[in-house]
Amino acid sequence: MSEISVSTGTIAAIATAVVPQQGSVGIVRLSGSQAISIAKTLFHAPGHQAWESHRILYGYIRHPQTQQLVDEALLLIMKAPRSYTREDVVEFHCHGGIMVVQQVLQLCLENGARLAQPGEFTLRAFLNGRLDLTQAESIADLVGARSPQAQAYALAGLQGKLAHPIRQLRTQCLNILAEIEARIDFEEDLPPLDDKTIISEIAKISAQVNQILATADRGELLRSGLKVAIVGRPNVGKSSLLNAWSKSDRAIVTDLPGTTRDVVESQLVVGGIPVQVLDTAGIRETDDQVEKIGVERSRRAATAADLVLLTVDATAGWTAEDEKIYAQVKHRPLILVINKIDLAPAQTVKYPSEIHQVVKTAAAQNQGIDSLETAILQTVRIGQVQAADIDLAINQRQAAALIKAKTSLEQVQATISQQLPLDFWTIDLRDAIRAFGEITGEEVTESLLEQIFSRFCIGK
Ligand SMILES: Nc1nc2c(ncn2[C@@H]2O[C@H](COP(=O)(O)OP(=O)(O)OP(=O)(O)O)[C@@H](O)[C@H]2O)c(=O)[nH]1
Ligand SMILES: [Mg+2]
Repeated sequence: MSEISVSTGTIAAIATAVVPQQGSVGIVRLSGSQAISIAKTLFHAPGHQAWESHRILYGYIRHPQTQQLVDEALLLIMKAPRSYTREDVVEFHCHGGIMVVQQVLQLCLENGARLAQPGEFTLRAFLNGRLDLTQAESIADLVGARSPQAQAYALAGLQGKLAHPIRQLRTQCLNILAEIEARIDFEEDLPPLDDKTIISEIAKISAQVNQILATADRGELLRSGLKVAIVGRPNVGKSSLLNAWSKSDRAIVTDLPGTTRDVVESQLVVGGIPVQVLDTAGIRETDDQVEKIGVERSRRAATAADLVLLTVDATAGWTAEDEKIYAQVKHRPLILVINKIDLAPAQTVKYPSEIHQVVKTAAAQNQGIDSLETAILQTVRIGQVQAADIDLAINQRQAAALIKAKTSLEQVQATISQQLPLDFWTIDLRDAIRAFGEITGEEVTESLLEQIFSRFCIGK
């Protein structure tokens, strides 16, 4: 840790979202040794209010030179170490919107604070030992959570549900390393090492690593969500499907083919996964300039989507145009949606036998949405079965470190089996220990920290 250069000084940032006319309260946060003195310069608490830690003061924020009133506000003081950063922290709870918080922040900057980098409050919490790296990352996940599941996994991470097993695995490796090193240093005085026991201990560690690794797909889905594009011929009921699914009349529905001209988006949550659904213009040859652009956008949406819902009309069967569209999207993960089954049996659609996921709907009657969601979850959950019992969702960085640990552990096993000298065993074991340490933060570099914390929002 000694290589990390901690930038000191008192930092300031707006901690709440800055949106005009929104948010009845806006918070400006300060952290560092000057936080309280800056607050005293700006904040006037009338009467006999004590400037004590973990108390709320009521008063006015004024410009220190002109005494001009900036806001009527509350002030919260949290003295070190009982604060988020373990430094002195002060929060101005001002009126929301954009004007007040920006002025208060400006005053803090003019009176000794500097603007915080993204994630710098949390970085300080980490550097001061209040959080480990997995907890710090969970905080970013919690702020970014777009579904109850994502929130639950982020909270689990914040409680140390990932850090705990990783630390245990690291300790187990350290113990094995100590055993081996003792043999290197005092070979004559100790009983010989039992290769088989060590190999089986390492196998157990690897198995646990695999289990945790299996939560990575879920983590990826929960963080980035899933982009689903509804595509198909005009008039098959794509917009009706979007409306039925999102329980809204988001998209215009008419019986005229070519109604939808532009991509219409809706945000949903399916099985805890944030899903962005795109309704697109019906794909057909057309001379209409506007529709042409729409059709081009449909094609692009289909290419960019994680999953394509190829929608067809049960009354029309599988047409030559359906076949053409299918040819364009068949390399993508795909579900065939046979719509309008209230008008004709789904069997009339003689679709290619290589399509395995098929859902029958009557979008105009709100029918079939449940089976559509089930089919989507089946399509994306392949490979996640193993992870079902662990309530974690690791991120890409953590997954990469675990893969490094796993590879090194495999290497140790190979080295032992090949009966190479003990020095060789320790090299790979140390690599595994380092990889575990990177996850929780026992072993980090400045660039790693920068990479992690730059993804945070400002003020966190
Ligand atoms: N009976 C019945 N009619 C439906 C169903 N789904 C859609 N429709 C009707 O089919 C017509 C076209 O529906 P849309 O949802 O606009 O079709 P679309 O695929 O979005 O059409 P474009 O935007 O032109 O590509 C409308 O009159 C809908 O009411 C269904 O399940 N059953
Ligand atoms: Mg439409």
